[in-house]
This record gives sequence, C-alpha cells and structure tokens, in this order.
Amino acid sequence: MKKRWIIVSNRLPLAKDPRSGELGPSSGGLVAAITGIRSEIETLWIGAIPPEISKEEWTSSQQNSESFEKYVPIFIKKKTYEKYYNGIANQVFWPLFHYESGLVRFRWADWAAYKRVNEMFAEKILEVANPTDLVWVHDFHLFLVADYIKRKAPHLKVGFFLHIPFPSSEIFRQLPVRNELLQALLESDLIGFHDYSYLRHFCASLQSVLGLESSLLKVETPKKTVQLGVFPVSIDTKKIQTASRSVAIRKQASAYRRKQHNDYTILGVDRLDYSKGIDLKLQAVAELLRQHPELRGKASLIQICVPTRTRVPEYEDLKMNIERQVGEINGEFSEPNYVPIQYIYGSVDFQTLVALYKMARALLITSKRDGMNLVALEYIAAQNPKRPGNVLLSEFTGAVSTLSGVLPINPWDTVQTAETLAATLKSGRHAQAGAHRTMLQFLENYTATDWANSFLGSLSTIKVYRRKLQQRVEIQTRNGKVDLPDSLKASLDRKRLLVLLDYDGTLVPIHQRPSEAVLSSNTRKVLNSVLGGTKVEIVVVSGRRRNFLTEQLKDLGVSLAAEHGAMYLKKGGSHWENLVHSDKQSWYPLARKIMLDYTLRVPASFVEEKEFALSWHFRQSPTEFADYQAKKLHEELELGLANLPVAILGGKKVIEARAIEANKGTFTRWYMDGVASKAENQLVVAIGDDQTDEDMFNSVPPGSVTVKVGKGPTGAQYCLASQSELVGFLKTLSECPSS
Ligand code: GDG
Repeated sequence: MKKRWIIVSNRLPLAKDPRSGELGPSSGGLVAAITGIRSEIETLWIGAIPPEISKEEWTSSQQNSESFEKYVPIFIKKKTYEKYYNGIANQVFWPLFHYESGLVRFRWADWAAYKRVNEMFAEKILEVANPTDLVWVHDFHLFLVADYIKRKAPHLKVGFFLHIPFPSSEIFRQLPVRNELLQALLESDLIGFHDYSYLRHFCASLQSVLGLESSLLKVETPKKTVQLGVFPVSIDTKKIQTASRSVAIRKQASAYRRKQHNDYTILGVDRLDYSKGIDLKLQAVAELLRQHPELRGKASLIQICVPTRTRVPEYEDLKMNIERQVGEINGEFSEPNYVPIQYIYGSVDFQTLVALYKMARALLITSKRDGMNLVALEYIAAQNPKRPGNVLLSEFTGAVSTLSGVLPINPWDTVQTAETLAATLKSGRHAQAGAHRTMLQFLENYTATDWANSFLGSLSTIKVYRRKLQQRVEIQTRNGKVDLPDSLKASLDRKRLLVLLDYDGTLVPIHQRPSEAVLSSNTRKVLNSVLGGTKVEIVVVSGRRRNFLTEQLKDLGVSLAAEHGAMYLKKGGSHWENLVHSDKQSWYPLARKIMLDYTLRVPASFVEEKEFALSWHFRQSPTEFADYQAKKLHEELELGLANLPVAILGGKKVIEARAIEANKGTFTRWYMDGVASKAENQLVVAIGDDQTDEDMFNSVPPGSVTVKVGKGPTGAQYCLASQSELVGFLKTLSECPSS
C-alpha cells in the first residue's frame, strides 16, 4: 500500500469571492504554508467547508475543477461550527496563546461543540486513511483529534503542528480544560512547534499541569513515547522569486515606486488581528514623523489589513480603533500631495502583494506575539538581491529566530522602532545586501516543502509503540482474596517459583522517612509461611544498603541483593559477595563533593552514602527550586564524571550516582547465568514498583512472569493495583498446585 500524506486543518483553503461569489483560494499563514508544499507523495487535505459555502456550491465547483479532488470536505452545522470556531478556537485558544488572557471567553457549551467537531474530524480521517498513511493535524482548532483517532486506530501515525505560539505555562495554566487538552494532545506521535521557546513552554506546562517530565526531545506518558520537535515553517521561495522577477510584476513595482515619488515606502501586511500590533506600528510611524520632520512629505506606510474573524466583537472594536488612529495620524501629517498612512482594508491579489514587497524600502512587523510570520519570509524572497530592502521584525515572532539578517525590534518601544526606521530609510539599499544574501540562501535551502519533509520524515521513522496497557492484566482482589488470571495460573501450573522481589514500594509501603520502612509482623508471618514449603524461593533485590537488608530480612531465609545488585548474600550465608569490579575511587569522592555542595544550596536535601552509590534526596525540599537544582546537579554530575564507571540516574525526588554494575538488570542476568537453578520446572517471577525494576523485568529469561506494583508505565505483563495487595498475591502464588 502506498504511503500517503493526510493533511488536516480547520478549513479547506477556499473562500467565496465577495464580488463574484465564486469559490477561490483563501489567504492566511496556514494556507500559505501548506499550499507551498511541493511533493510527489499523494496528499489528501481534509478540512471543513466554511459555513458561507453550501453543500450544493461545493459539489458544483467540484465538478468544475480537478484540483478539488484531493480535498476531503467536512460539513458541519452552522451553529456547532460557530461554537467550535468562534467560541473556543477564536475566543479562548487564540487570545490565551497570544498572551491576551483578558480577552478569553470560555463557555462549557462551546467546549462541548469543540469536542464534537474534533471527533467529527477524527471520524472523517478514519474513514479515508489507510494504515500506512501519515496523518498531519494542524493547529489549535484540532487539539483533540489525535485522541479520537487513537481510540480506534492506535497504530495510525498522527503528528500535530502548532502554528501559533505555545505560551508560558503561567498563562497556559489558566485554561479550564488544561488537563484534558494536554492529555489528548499527547496521543499524537509527534508534536511540532515553530520555535524552541514554544517547545520549552510546552514542556513546562506538561510538568506543572500533568507532572510529566520531558527531555525537550520526547516525553514518556503512561501510554507511550511522544516525540517533540522544532520545525519552523517556511514558504514556496521559488514561487515568490519567479513572480518577483516576472516582467509584469517588475513593471507594477516600478509604477508604484514612481507614484510614491521616492524610495521611502514602508510596508505592513497583516491580518487585522490584535496580536499583530498594528496599533504599535501606527504609533511608531507617527513618532518617526514627529522626531524626523525631514521625513515628512516623504516617508509613508502602506498598510494592508486583511479582514479576519469579523464575527468576533473584539475584532470589530479593533477595526474601529485602527481606523481612528489612521485618521488621526493622517490628519496631523498629511499635505496636499502626501498621505502618510495608506490604509487598505481588504486583501490584494498575489501579483499586487509581490509587487508591493518588491517596491517597499522596508517591511515593518510589530506583532505583539506571532507564531512565525510568513510575511517577513516572503518579503525577503521578493527582494532584488543587489538592492534589497530591510525587515524590521518584532522580537515576539517565531521568525526572528531563523532570520539572522533582520533588524529586531521591541514593538512596545515605539521610540526605538522609529529611530531604527529613520536609520533604515536614510541608508542605501546596497548596505543590506550581505545580510540579505544569507537569509535568502536559507530560504532557498529550506522551503515549505523541506518543512513538510522534515516533519513528516520524522513522523514516518517513529515506531508507534504503545505500552502494553491493554495486554497488561490487572490482578484482581475480591473480598481480600486474590483472583489470579487464567493466563497466570497456566504459567504457574506445577512449577517451582523463583521470586525476584523489590523491597520499598513492593514488600513494604513507601514511607516519608526511609528508616520507617520496616516489615510489618503480618508480612513477616506470610513470608515465613510462603517460604516454609519447597515451592517458593525469594531473592530480595533492592536499592538499600546491605546492613539494612540484613537487619530486616536475614532470618527469613531469603537471598539478598543490596544497592541494586552491587552486592549479594546467599540465603543462610554470612559473606556478602561484591559484584562491582570497576574502580569506585575514580568517581566516588568527586561525586560526593558535588552532591554535598548541593545540600548547602537546597534546604532539607541530604546525601545518602552507600558503598557503591551516592544519592542526593530532596523529597522534603521546596518543590520548584529543588527540581531546578536537581536538573543542574544531574547535568553537573554527567559532565564531571563522563567516561568514568558510574551511571547518573534521576528517580522519584532523588539523583543517584551508582557504580556502573549496580543495576538490577545486570544483577538479574548474573544471577540467572551463574547462581539460579537451571531446573526446567522453575518459573521466574519478578515483582517491583519503580523504574529500576523495569531493568529487572527486561532481564529475566523468556517465559518469566513480570508484575508491576501500582500505576505507571511498565513493560511488565501483570499489575497489582497497590502495594497492599502484594502479601495476598505472594500467598496465592505459593498455594498454586505444585509438583
Ligand atoms: C498563522 C500564524 C504563522 C496576507 N495578506 C494577503 C495575503 N496574505 C498572506 C501572506 C502570508 C499569509 O497571508 C499571512 O501569514 P502570517 O504567517 O504572516 O500570519 P497568520 O495568518 O496569522 O498565520 C503565523 C502562520 O500561521 C504559519 O504557520 O506564521 O504566526 O499566526 O502568506 O502572504 N495574501 C494575499 N493577499 C493579501 O492581501 N494574496
């Protein structure tokens, strides 16, 4: 089956021309980015049909145009669409993600519609997708789609790309549906952003809202691994260059320049949106004319404002305010042959747009927040490389990170913006050529097609692996009695059992103070009876020191592995065998020094010194500060102890430096190869509750039984709901029929 790309966005890229009533291409960043992709791979585009277009109009235009065949329309009732699109997408996500939380209007009825529409999108995707297709979901309208898809097709690859900023977690946390949103989004296999800062904010939100740690490259959820990445969008560079070099556009640009009488034209192209900072742009231009009277009568701004979201009240107010501001500035500075602000409310055709890019001396972008900003990229591509114009670009855009040769501005500092503008207008165009060349080369090498290839290339290499949640069988307890699943009963049948058993969180509950985690008299009694027969043998494999384990367990007739298997004591023996052969002295003193340093900085943290490991604990410390210091410590230890026989590990509120051999997996393999009986009727049962036990689960011989205690991601086959069920479980195991 051939692999196809399935692009999914809120709308298909169509709009009704208000004059002719015909269906034609719509404009906007997302549409520009996607239509800029040139690929040999068969691509479908799924999206809603805008409510102003009827089903009949769609069907008849489909008959007229071949290009419509690759579009898969979704028809949504006007009322539902209104709530989903204007109610949630435009009045909740858009303002919140652009740091305008004062404009957020969250209504639960709208949220219900948002969910329903996302579900409808998923249904349509499931209807058309083949199992080998790559599904690429776009933007904040469709945050929940991956979840609905994965419920029915867990192995279909789904990527999500966000075209707008991901805000600081302090802003994101205000969202009433923050948990639901993040959890649904994490059903995607790959999540992409324009800019590294957005990725960082996203990871901070995962941590503060869901308590999930992530490495910036990926995040492990209880269900799966989700890859994360930065994929800045780009443009169809060639299309703009070709247009810009065409005779028609060159003529049009020259005509505009002649009309302006000079080379002092500043250009602005924005959707009429509060995030674009058009008010700040107008203030900066007024400031320019105020501070530089020599530019009056010369410098002017052509501002195109493309109408958008006209049904949302804030946008109507914005339009009125911008028009009032334009009127005031023109009133103050106009002369008989000179209008400083030429304001166009509407969109212009592609040819006119490129001619304006080509003609303008400078492009001014003053976005307060902008996911990327494609206008900046398009302007650069349209310039004559020998005489390019300058781009003044807001620091609050994603594009500023990739365009090294622009003039970055803080749009809120209108005085400084005016000064940068004045200096630009007075400098020669050739002065800019070097910086422009570098940016143009970048845009020639990294186009919208490369953007799509890099995102979908990453998505296609991901192995969709879901933790075996469905296959993981929960061992039920009814009325205090453990009910073993049939599959487990079958494995146990007439076998002798070798149980590899973790201590903290498994044999005893977790305690705030480690010294309090001692065996209860009931557990002791049950262990005695379990070990009384010949059926069960136990090896306790723990991270604890040997003295503690000896004190707690020696008289019970179990073998012991201390410090994650660094040392071993045979049942009934008195000599601990040392299994670490690497040079501890090469790293231990240095690690100790570094860790002690952190105990001074972080209140209530302390170092636990073991024979082959050092642990820095911060369970009682102020959470955020200690989490940050823990990350630093982890990094410092990794750098400082690189190439030494030591492993650095982060656990639950602990950072550990351990001899490389001190690992439950290494111990398990050593034990199974050299110590354990090779009897055929022996079954290994490994039981544990945390990450270190996963190493044990991965190292037991094929056919063994693995059991996770409690919730969380695991590779184990079975799970027990909580630690309190462990003793009953052991008892039941020992009572199974034996040979
Ligand atoms: C969102 C994010 C992100 C504009 N006026 C006309 C016209 N346009 C075209 C431009 C450009 C596009 O619309 C605008 O793209 P932006 O990127 O500047 O902004 P948004 O629409 O807000 O897009 C943004 C983008 O998604 C992509 O990820 O960069 O941050 O907000 O392509 O050329 N096109 C025509 N006439 C116009 O009058 N023909």
